[in-house]
Amino acid sequence: MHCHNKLLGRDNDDKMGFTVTPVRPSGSAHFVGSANNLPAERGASIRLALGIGNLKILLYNPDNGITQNFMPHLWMFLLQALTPADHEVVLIDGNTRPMSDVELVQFVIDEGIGLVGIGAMTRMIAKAYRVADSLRAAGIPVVMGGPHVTEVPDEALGRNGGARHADALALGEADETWPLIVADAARGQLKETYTATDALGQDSKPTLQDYPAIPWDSLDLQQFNRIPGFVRPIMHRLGYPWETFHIIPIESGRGCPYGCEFCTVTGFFGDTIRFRSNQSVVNEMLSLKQRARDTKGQVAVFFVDDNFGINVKRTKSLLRDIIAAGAELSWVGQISANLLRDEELLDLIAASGGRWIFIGMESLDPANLASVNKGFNKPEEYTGVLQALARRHVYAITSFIFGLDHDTPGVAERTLAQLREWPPVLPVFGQITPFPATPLYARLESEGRLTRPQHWLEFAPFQMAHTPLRITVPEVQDEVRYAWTNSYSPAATERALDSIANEPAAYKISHLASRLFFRGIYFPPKGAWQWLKLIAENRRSLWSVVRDSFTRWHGSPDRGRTQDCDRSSGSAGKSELDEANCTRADRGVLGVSGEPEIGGEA
Ligand code: B12
Ligand code: SF4
Repeated sequence: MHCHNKLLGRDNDDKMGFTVTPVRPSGSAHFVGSANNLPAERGASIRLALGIGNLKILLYNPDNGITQNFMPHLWMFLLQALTPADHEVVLIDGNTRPMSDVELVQFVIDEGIGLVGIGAMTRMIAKAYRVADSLRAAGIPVVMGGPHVTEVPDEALGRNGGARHADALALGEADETWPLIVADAARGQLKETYTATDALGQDSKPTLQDYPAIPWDSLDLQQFNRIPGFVRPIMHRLGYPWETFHIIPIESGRGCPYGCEFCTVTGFFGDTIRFRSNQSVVNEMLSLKQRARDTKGQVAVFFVDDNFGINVKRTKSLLRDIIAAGAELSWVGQISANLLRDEELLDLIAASGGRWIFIGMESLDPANLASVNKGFNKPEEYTGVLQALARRHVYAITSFIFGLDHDTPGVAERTLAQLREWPPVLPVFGQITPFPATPLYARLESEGRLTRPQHWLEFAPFQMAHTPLRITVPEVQDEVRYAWTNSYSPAATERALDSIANEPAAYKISHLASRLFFRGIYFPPKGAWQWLKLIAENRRSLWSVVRDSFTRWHGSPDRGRTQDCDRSSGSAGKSELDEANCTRADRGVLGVSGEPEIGGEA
């Protein structure tokens, strides 16, 4: 178990494990919920005097009002699991339970919530601040955590000339500081910042060896069900009696040594990689599988590790353990292309349930890749890697960034020309964005190229925040639009399905559903009318998939899969791997379909 009990026993001022700075008087009177309507400090001390040390805590993830998310955020479940048992934790994700600021404040008051924890990436931070401001104005203490406030703490604390938005900040990974924050909040003695440090006062990161068990089998995940109510009767009629479909985030490790210039991961999680034990990951998957069985649901896993293959030997050992324990679930993971050369790894990915691999290709131009410290990506290898994955019925989500320093007009069409040569992929496109505290941000700032240095406070999707070198800002935006429009046109979707015409129907369903949802990252369909229009435009693809579902469920006899099942097992040399892959294709298990928003690194 995690060491939270030990931490709870600690004196607040103990500097052995934590760096803390006292909260400055905030001026606003704090109230702990409506139950007692007492100022926080008084309320807390009365509760303590009465021996009532428990808190009701809300962990809240804001949406940014523009884009949505297809998967719950892991941090909420992790912190919930790390909260000492005498406190109650409620989770709300603004993506799935939208509430106005007023409604949220009312909810918090009605529920007697005494502490709100808000986590946010940079792009949701403006919304996060607004929510935090409303809560604090109502006297409810707010603690914020996650990458953005860690990177720009002064902003949230109002030390940069702006308003203050949070009572306390959890800086960096909060696995070890969270129980202390809760204990301090219960006493009404929140400090201003919390950072985990070692005995020498250096930042310390959790080893992940004592990763808590997240009780997936018993958690209320209703708000994260991806099957809308109106679709369930249709699915029942089609013979899929699923009540639920959940995409669950699991991390198997943290950290990345690659240090790509635009990425916050190496700075935040460090360049040393820490892994959970295989057994704890396997147990988590087994518990998810059990939940799926018990609830007549479907579960897919998103391994949120930034580079799931970063230590190939260890990834293989984890995947082998998953297979050996019968814990296979459909999964998506992020792996950089340079690590996908290993045939045995690919066999294990396929055999353990891997469906989609997110590959941060970023650019087809080596000069661009070198300019952002991602020269380890070798564009000449991409085709081979994608074909090797596709032979195993694993497909790629390929991510591209436009507006890099060597990009010129026409970059989108040049990229699409290459994409048309590949097995079908789900491409995503964005513009290079300088996130705070990245080497990219520092470079652009020193070169005087930042046009919106605090772009997050005026969040606008797909908008540049700096001046590119060989292309203009409007041109980059046109390139991004061109790439999305042409990649997800009805004709492009038909082409993608044609290229796997002989495959079992389940793969086609997976591709079609994913393509319709991925399209929504750039063109979010708003309302029933736009959905109907989208369906009408893609009717040929839809019809071919429906037809194949009834007439050619297993695909054509001469399909590549047959070849796969007959071929020797590659460098893995393990016939059970081939067996598992073939069985999987025959079962025609559905892959994961996404919804607006996909991102990632690797
Ligand atoms: C999974 C993931 C996604 C998912 C969505 C998130 C989800 N539902 O899980 C998808 C794939 C959709 C996605 C999309 C994007 N993502 Co993303 N994503 C990640 C990824 C790989 C894992 C997140 C995770 O679960 N980590 C593990 C958990 C345990 O870590 P954590 O969230 O940091 O939480 C810890 C601490 O931060 C802290 N903490 C966090 N919140 C809180 C709150 C409180 C109250 C407290 C006390 C503590 C606390 O405690 C936790 C335990 O230590 C991270 C990289 C990473 N390794 O974190 C990038 C990352 C978060 N994404 C990033 C980006 C840029 C994006 C996109 C903008 C990419 C794009 N160009 O489209 C989009 C935007 C999505 C949106 N909706 O707006 C950046 C964010 C940088 C920043 N400063 O904001 C990251 C850090 C990666 C990077 N390259 O730098 N992403
Ligand atoms: S982009 Fe991927 S490979 Fe590069 S530093 Fe970030 S996580 Fe590592």
